[in-house]
Amino acid sequence: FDTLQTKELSEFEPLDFLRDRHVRFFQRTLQVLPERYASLETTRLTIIFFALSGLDVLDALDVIDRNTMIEWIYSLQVLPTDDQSNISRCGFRGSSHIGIPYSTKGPGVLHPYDSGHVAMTYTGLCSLLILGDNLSRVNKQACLAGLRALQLEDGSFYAVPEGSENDIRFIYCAASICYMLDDWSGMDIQKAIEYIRGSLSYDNGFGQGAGRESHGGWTYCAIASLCLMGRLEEALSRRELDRIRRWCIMRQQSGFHGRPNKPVDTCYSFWVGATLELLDVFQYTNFDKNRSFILSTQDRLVGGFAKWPDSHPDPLHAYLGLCGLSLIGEPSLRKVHPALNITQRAFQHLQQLQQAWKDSTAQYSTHTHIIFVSLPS
Ligand SMILES: *[C@@H]1O[C@H](CO)[C@@H](O)[C@H](O)[C@H]1NC(C)=O
Ligand SMILES: *[C@@H]1O[C@H](CO)[C@@H](O)[C@H](O)[C@H]1NC(C)=O
Ligand SMILES: CC(=O)N[C@H]1CO[C@H](CO)[C@@H](O)[C@@H]1O
Ligand SMILES: CC(=O)N[C@H]1CO[C@H](CO)[C@@H](O)[C@@H]1O
Ligand SMILES: [Zn+2]
Repeated sequence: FDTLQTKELSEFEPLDFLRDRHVRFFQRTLQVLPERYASLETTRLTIIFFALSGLDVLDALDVIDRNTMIEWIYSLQVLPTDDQSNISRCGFRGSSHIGIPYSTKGPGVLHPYDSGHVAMTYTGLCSLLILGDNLSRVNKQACLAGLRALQLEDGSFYAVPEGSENDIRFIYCAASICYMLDDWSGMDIQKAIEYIRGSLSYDNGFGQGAGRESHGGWTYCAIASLCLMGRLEEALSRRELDRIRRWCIMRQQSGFHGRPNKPVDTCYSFWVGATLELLDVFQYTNFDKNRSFILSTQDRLVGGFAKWPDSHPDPLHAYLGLCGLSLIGEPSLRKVHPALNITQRAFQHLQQLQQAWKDSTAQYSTHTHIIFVSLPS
């Protein structure tokens, strides 16, 4: 018996996937966070997204009150004012921190510091889709006007109208928004592609911008954006794509790291793993090593995943660790859509909505013979 038990512990215990602990981890994330995360308050919507999408990947969305959550997310929509003077500031804000009164209906109120943030608009729309909302209360034209106002002459995007860093991350968020709203009038695609191409570094990964160091996160944003635009093979030659595949494959050590000579980190199992999946070569990586590394960062007491073994779990690494496990086919998890970073279930919901939008537009335009171009999926 002793031998059996020792054998069981050493062989199986470290690889246990503690589903219920993770469900509770994300439930707690939706309610309260430790003080060390106080500075994330302005981006609370992204934290909510990690938790909601994490629960979706775990197939555990039934533990939350969907309608309350949907209403709260709509209360973060920056709506146009009566005179539309702020339309280029629309989108979703990250939380209620600037003190705009709670409201889920328009018109919006004027406030000098109120505006959408491109990553909040992206995670807000994803969250609504995950919750099964049909986006009928999203002011699409205002979101798209807000987006257009964020694009710079070089093709990159700011996060907020006042200006901020501008790089491929925000191009990715903008591309996801256009893709979800099924309307690319929110960006100049050609300019965005030029910026992405310019960020391809000499060693065949992508940097934050031209001349910057290659990095797994930027490479994900670049490749996923081009996939969402349906322009991957047009923007990059076959030879370039092969070299990018090679750069990404070389990022696997046990788990993945984001840059040469850096330690492995849970989140790159998603950033690099999803890029490899989008480039059709994920199957050439070693899944077992990947899985073992991610599971070594699992917090066995409170649930969630951390960046490294023996460090604190946080919502981002918890979510991306789960996505990494889902990509390698962990049996109890839902599949993740690698480019949009939501589950295939939520993605199918989006496809149904878009089909309904097309059908209703077609009804109104039968006399004008509009030709609908199908989206890349
Ligand atoms: C995908 O999800 C992660 C975690 O939610 C988030 O940090 C990121 O903004 C999302 N988009 C990208 C670039 O993957
Ligand atoms: C969208 O959902 C709301 C309820 O959430 C419903 O009242 C409305 O009819 C739906 N709209 C469409 C176009 O399906
Ligand atoms: C009255 C007011 O604050 N309007 C603002 C709405 O947004 C536009 C675009 O940023 C500003 O120029 C206006 O001042
Ligand atoms: C759980 C899991 O993903 N297991 C996979 C590990 O990788 C091997 C191939 O490398 C697969 O056969 C397993 O299914
Ligand atoms: Zn990380």
